Amino acid sequence: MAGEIEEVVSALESHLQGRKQEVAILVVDPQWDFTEFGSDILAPTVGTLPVPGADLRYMQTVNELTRKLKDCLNAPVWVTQDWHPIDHCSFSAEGRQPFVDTYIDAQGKTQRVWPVHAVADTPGAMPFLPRELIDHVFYKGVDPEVEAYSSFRDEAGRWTGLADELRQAGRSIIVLYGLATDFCVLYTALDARELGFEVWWLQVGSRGVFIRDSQSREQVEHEILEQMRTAEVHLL
Ligand code: VGL
Ligand code: ZN
Repeated sequence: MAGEIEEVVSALESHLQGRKQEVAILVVDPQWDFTEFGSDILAPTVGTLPVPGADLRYMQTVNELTRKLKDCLNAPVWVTQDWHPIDHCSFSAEGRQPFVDTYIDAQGKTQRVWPVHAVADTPGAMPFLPRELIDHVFYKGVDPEVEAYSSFRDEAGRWTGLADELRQAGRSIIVLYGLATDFCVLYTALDARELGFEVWWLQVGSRGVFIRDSQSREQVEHEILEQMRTAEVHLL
């Protein structure tokens, strides 16, 4: 794992040589509820919406990766946090089994439902990334009536303001990873490309749900990769 992190960081460093001052590191939803470890160190449990493979080793990888990237690229770290009100429209008893495809009608729109997760100001919504590595926090999913996978635009199509924040900081290159690859990371990557950002997606720092009723894990993974490639997201 350590070797892999070093390889990725040095590859990225050489690709971005001379343009480091344009880089922002964007870690998507590194939150306890999305881990298989849980928020209570004394009585470990899984998070309420555990992404497969987001275990303690993964968390350590994200932390180490972020520390090394920050050192090598001298770039600021933005962390997004899913930050839902307790009555968020994506929460449903039917969504209690997170990996069963369940959809409901919300505001005349069919959307996927999930178990209660990342409720604002609860331990499960806190980032597992050490505080000293985080330069900016960006909350999303705060509107009870609207789902928000992408960090740039909610499912109602409204821009969140993150693009402006990055541009004002002079950052046009995004180094992206986090949870979950096939939801918040993917939607964030695609919107970032649409907005004209250069995007480098780091697989080593990401884990995905990749589970659908109707498709195999391999099929879902393949489709996500195709979408990333089509959008000209750089994969490392
Ligand atoms: C996410 C499902 C629901 C994610 C957030 O961070 O990918 N997935 N809310
Ligand atoms: Zn959510």
